[in-house]
Amino acid sequence: MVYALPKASNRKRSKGGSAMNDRLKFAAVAVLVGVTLAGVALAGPPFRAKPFEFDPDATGIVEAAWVPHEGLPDAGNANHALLLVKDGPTTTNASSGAVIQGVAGITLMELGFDVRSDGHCGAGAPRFNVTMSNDGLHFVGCAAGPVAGVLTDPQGNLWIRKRWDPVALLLTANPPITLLSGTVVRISIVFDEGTDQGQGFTHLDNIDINGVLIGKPGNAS
Ligand SMILES: [Ca+2]
Repeated sequence: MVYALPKASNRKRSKGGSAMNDRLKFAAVAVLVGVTLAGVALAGPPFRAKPFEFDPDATGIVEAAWVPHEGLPDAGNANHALLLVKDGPTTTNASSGAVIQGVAGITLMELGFDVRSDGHCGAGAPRFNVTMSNDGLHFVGCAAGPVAGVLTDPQGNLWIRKRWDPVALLLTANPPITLLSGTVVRISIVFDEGTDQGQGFTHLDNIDINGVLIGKPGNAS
């Protein structure tokens, strides 16, 4: 059913011609809409993974990038994965990785990523570098991460889901992340084991921060 609104001129007359009232109402609605939109913009995607390449000697062996059609499904239908490469010796002073943005001050309840089975998942890389407010830097390495499942992407590749709950963070982080570690200062993912340790590359996806998944560049989904 469609209700026809009376013409503006009729409404004004029926309210005693209070055009000022109408303007005030319009202004109030505009303010409310503005506040709501600002709230959405501020809320935004909570976490992002921004790739980085650390290569002070310009060796050219590292690469870090979100790449399409290499990962598990995500909101953009482009199946992005985070590709991390170190195509040379581990001892070379170079690494690839990603900085997780938006995590400062959170209480860490879950950490994780999915790692493609054709790439490297070693004791030391890829790993989370987690800096906590009370006790500093912790390493959380891929190999020791509990397996929470196996997935197949649209391209036919297998993925291992790695998830660390508070118990796993206590048992496998080095040093252990405990209840006394405080809140998160920063989190990054680092890939610095080279071709003498494994394949020299890895694909990650669905980076998990407290159950929020980062599956593509720019936002968390
Ligand atoms: Ca993805």
